[in-house]
Amino acid sequence: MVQRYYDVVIIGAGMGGIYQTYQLVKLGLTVKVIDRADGPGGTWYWNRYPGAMSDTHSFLYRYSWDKEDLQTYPWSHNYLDSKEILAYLNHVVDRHDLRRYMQFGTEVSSMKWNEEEYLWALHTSDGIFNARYVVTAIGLLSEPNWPNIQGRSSFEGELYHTARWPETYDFTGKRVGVIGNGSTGVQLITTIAPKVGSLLCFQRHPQYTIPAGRKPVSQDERDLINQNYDETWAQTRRSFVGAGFEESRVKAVDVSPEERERVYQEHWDRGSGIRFLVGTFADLITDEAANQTACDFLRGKIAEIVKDPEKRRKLTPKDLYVRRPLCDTGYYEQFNRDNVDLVDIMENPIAEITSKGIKLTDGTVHELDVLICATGFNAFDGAYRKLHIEGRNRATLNDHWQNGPATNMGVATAGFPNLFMILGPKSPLANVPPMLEAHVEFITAAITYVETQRKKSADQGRTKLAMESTPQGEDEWGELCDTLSDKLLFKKANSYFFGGNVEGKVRSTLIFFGGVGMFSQRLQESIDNGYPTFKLG
Ligand code: NA7
Repeated sequence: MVQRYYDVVIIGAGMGGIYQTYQLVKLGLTVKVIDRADGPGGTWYWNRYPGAMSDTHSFLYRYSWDKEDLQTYPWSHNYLDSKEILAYLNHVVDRHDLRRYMQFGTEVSSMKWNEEEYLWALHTSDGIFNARYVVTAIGLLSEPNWPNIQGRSSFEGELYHTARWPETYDFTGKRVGVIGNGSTGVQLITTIAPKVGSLLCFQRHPQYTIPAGRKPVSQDERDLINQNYDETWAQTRRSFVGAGFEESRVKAVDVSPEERERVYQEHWDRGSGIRFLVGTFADLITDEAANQTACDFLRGKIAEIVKDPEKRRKLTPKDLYVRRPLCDTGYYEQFNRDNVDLVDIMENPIAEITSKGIKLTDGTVHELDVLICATGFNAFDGAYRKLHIEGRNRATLNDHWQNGPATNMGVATAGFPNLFMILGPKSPLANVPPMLEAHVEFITAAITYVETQRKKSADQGRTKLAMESTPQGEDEWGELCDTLSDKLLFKKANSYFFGGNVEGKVRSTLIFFGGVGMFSQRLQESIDNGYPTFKLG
């Protein structure tokens, strides 16, 4: 078996892996990036379904560290679609000559810590790679969640998951079914509805979604963005969601109904689901009474838009507005088309997938040519659990995480030395670039620190040294995550935030709900104070 040795192996050539490669190569380390895809891009390589778009604004959905590129790389609209993001990430890879460190079409199946050598051995589809450090840049939303519905493999039509989208497809005139209406389903349904023969949406929970307000960016607007970039990034790193605006400090319950209506309408007109949730009022995520006022407003909008009473009834959520906030480019409007309808599968569940389509519990059969599962991800820890990671004393990560994942600041876990995660479980859920930059810069600083200490101890005859989280460090972070999540309403929904979307998954707090600002500050304090919740050994 071929054996190769590197200082660092990075798993994943998405947005996190690309920046980590740039940083570690700059340190002079030998670096290899392994990715099972055929090119860089991560999430944006895989999620090429029609309508795939980032829902944070273009000017912040990019790296902050290449200031010249920030000023000059073009974008056309205030939101980027998946093709543009993929092109941008490929551009960064080439601009910084990073492709030569990357090996594509190679899948890591397992990795084991070798206590004698102080090396990780990564078993891949192309033999074994050995490294002193491993950085996992495998994504927080990367492991597809296929619905566990009887008969799936018997379907004779085209079957797709949105996160494994094919290069070519043609739905013209076809009978298409979509299961799932989260962020992905809403984007997909809105985009394909006018192009397919018929579209039938199988909906478990209706969603509140706000217009995205997608529009072109003029040169004047771009010039203004360019002039203010430094302050914009500084504000982003202090904020809660990292989306380029100040979150509201006003409580919905403290203002008159007329003022609430005015603010909601203003945000509806302006666009962005994230901005609607935290930019309107500060208490929508903490207080049910406040949240209900937003629900009432949004239900009113659905009633205005959707003409058919039965479709409108099914599309109107009864729950609180506590799922991942969505935005769209005309979602509810699609249900005014004659070729678009939906099935409420809470009322009439799917009994099975047959060779011809979907059979419901009441015996109704919907024949389909294409079935698309927009059913999301085994989020945060799903990709880790598939990797079969064995750390010190041959303990596996799956055993260590049997009651739910435990991490120190989302970046490391006890018993797994020199293993660093970019946006591992218990990281914030917010605009991705500022969060991953914080993690990459922490990891780079930590590896620099270990290398310095290793060289010092080599002078005293000890050549092996590794960093890992203390058990106490990850316990404290876990308690902080629980405490923060207890103050918010998100637990009221059975969503991927707590593992509720995957059958049989242990429910636990998978997200750090303290926001980008607190997260970045904690990471920086750890660097400044010599990594007090980590140990060298
Ligand atoms: P989400 O937000 O997890 O949404 C998945 C959707 O699929 C949602 O509507 C689910 O219904 C539905 N679903 C999941 N499993 C099933 C089964 N078994 N049967 C029927 N319906 C099901 O995933 P997305 O891909 O939309 O978005 C994930 C993130 O990616 C998003 O937040 C962005 O950050 C990018 P439910 O609501 O659970 O009843």
